[in-house]
Amino acid sequence: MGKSATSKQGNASKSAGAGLDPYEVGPLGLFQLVDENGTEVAEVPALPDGLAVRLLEAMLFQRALDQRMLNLQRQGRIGFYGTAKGQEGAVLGSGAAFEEQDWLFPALREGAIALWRGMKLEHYIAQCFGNSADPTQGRQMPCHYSDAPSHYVSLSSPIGTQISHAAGAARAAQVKGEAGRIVGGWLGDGATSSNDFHAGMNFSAVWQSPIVYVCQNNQWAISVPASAQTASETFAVKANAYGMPGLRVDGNDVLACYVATKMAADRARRGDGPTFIECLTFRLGGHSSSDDPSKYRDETIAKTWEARDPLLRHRAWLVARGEWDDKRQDDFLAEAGKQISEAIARVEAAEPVAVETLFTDVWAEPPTMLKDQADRLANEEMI
Ligand SMILES: Cc1ncc(C[n+]2csc(CCOP(=O)(O)OP(=O)(O)O)c2C)c(N)n1
Ligand SMILES: [Mg+2]
Repeated sequence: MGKSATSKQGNASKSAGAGLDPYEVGPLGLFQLVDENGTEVAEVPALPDGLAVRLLEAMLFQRALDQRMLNLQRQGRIGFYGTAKGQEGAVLGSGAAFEEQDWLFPALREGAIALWRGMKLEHYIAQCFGNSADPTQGRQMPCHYSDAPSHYVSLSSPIGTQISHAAGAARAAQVKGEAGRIVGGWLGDGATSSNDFHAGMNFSAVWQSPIVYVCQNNQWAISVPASAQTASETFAVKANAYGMPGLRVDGNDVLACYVATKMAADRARRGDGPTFIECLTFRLGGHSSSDDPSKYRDETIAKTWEARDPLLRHRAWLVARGEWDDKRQDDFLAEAGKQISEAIARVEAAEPVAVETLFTDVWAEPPTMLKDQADRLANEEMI
């Protein structure tokens, strides 16, 4: 089982030093800037001030938050949770490359991007509790975050559906002539087998829409390995069949993910069309709180990927440059833990969602049938 799972994973260090231009590295190579020891193997281009440290902080925060949320699920306090453990580099490196005006259509593991863009921590936590502190009033299953101010749109659970939503939003920006606005669409390796993948990729290329697709190839779709998902050599190469560039990036190298996605975003913003990026990574935990990966995969492979942990790698790179140290990390994690505990306490104290909200926020003018039901509820006929 474990052996077949590795056939499409490549070797994260094989193409080290391949060059600065991920478009030249192409869909069969692997764009990497920093190797698993934190050593720079290709020159890291100039980054916005403070970005590299902020990326480490955001990854550390997400790892801590994921663990706390998983604990809440184990304690029966929330119903479900899916962590991004091991994939934080691909999540935050890609997410940080977008701008405020862009619209983002995530899959299951990108919640950290919503926080990065300003979603309130309490709203993130409340979405998982589904109580009255949740602005979406418990109408989605946990981890289906949406945050209007940060243009972060909730996924729909059916795999791949967000790809068509993203393609449509990018087309809309184009038709409306919204120069400077682009769209980001995330998906997993498993989602490349969905109908929406074909529809979204095809029409984004036909229309040359301003969109960047980011595929997190974490090598598993629950218990189905990537090798059972496609006969293509890589996921990135599929993009070429649709007529768009496909990039393949070391997904555990947060800086490589940022640089590649930023180049793709700039390209889309210039009106030069879509790009598909495969971030090669590994899901260190279970698919979700309902999963036990030891039942279907060889966990010794997970051990080799622990050594490629994106947090350790980026931390080592920053420490070598004198921009991070143990004390800073300890202080940061202590403060993060405090913020998370306080937010959980506030959210958990909120009331359940009021049953009357079943009738609100959907229709500007509710139809007669719903008005009738709301009246009957108010008169306690339905309780
Ligand atoms: C249409 C559909 N079929 C099956 C499922 C059940 N399901 C939920 S997540 C998932 C696997 C997704 O794998 P991938 O796209 O690789 O994303 P990952 O979970 O690895 O991030 C499946 C099969 C679903 N949600 N929708
Ligand atoms: Mg997957």
